[in-house]
Amino acid sequence: MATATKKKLVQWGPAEVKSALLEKYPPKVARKRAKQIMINEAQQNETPELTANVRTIPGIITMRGCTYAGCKGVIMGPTRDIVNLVHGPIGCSFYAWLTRRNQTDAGPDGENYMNYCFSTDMQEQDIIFGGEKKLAAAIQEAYDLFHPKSIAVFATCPVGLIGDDIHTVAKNMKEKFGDCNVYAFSCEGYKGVSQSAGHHIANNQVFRHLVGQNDEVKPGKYKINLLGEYNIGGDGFEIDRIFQKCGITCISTFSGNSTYDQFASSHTADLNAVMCHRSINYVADMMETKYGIPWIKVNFIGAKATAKSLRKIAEYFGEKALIDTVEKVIAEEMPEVEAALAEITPRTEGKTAMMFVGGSRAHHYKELFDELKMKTISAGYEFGHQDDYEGRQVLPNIQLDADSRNIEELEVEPDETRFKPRKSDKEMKALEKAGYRFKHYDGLAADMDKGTLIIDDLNQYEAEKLVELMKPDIFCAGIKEKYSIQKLGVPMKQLHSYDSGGPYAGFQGAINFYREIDRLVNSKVWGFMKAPWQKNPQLSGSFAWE
Ligand code: CFM
Repeated sequence: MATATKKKLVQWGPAEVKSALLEKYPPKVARKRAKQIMINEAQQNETPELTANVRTIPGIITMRGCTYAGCKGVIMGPTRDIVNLVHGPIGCSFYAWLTRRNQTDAGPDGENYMNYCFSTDMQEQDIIFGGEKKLAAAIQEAYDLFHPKSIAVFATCPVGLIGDDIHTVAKNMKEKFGDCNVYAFSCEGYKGVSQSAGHHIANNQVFRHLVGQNDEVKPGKYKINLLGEYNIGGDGFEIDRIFQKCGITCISTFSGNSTYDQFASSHTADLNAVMCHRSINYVADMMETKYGIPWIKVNFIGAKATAKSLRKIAEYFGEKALIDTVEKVIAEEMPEVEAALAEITPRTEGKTAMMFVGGSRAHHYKELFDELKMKTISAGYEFGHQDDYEGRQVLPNIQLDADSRNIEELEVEPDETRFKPRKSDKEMKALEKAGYRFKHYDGLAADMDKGTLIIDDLNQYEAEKLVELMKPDIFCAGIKEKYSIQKLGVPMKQLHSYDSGGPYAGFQGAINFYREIDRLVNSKVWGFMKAPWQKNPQLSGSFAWE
């Protein structure tokens, strides 16, 4: 297999693949798409090389989701004790209900609304006469039935089009109840170029209405928030297990298996550890400015990455007791990981992978493929920004377009009473001098090999073409891509919902992933994808345009 792979790569150099992907497009489309396909030169550029976070060209079948999906589904969806009420037609609520496989446990209080699908079920007459009264009635009904701590209202496309003032409705209901925090998100699906805009809208409102609501100091040592971890397939449970073993206190997770109170108390933590940079870096920055909490980038996908992230957290606190416990935990966990790798890598070594996922997993999962000694030959994001590809050093040079300006930027100032630098300037400088990096992220490109293809907002046509030309041993993306790729005879692993698998984070998760990939890339079933009449046709023909 390894030699066959080599042959394929020699046949198709990256420049040839790129031009083959663009070949069928009209010239204007080809010009635009060319800027979103980068042959990785592993350069340390200050200026972005790859265009990202721009509108999908009309007519192209994108892999992206909408702004509402990023707000309701991604950021707020995993929070168990906030009633998530969707103001819109029923389909928007139904399709954002549990499909992401973010798991939760009901906790000691048992307050869990995840298994309910709340919607105002807008009808034609609401679109014509306005839906505000219906929304107020729905908020009242949810309150009467459940008496939740909090109700979040989400706008879908028609709400923005007809101009329902959801914020005023929410405010009035909050005042009326007195014991329930009600707020709304203007996250209409069309608001931005992708779900990424929805993250930003969600983060702004979470910061405005939730963070800092509870000043009570929680027990525990080494207090952190884990930002950008959504407990898909139980990832968060595995990370929590490791934190507990290490003696690290996780005050809040944004937002896997989270509660209202976790957001409300998050400003009492001493460090923000950012997992998914794309979806949550806004909150990390705002919390640093307002409360003085520094942030670092971590990654718990990959056993080595997990060990590295734990050491980074321990180094920040700098106490011997924590450093020793972390080393002890790593020493306890790694032998099982290494045994699994020793058994599996002889079967996976040299095989190739492609990953096209959201805004951070295409990078994080490369760690796991590296551990399996597999080569990532092409990767990209649906909606990553230029800094997710090329590192935060390009941030000052990113040109803001009208679509980005359309999303509110909160003006944040240090809190008069609660701003407290967690470390003195001297302590921060000493850490940085020793090589410690705050607010730092190098992005995907730095970790990809030279000559690999990095593609932004890959579409259905290009995905099939890419597979046809480069024949990877596995392709990773989402449900929309799954069956078209499998029909090409290549195994496909969903890295959004994990199909029915997971967890893949942490040490135990890494082992689960190795086993799953081993099964997929070494299964013989893919060789039987062609029907007999496709292999030996009795009649053949071609289309007129071919
Ligand atoms: Fe962050 Fe995510 Fe992702 Fe994302 Fe997502 Fe997701 Fe994702 Mo699907 S928050 S950017 S909007 S890591 S739902 S848990 S898998 S596209 S790569």
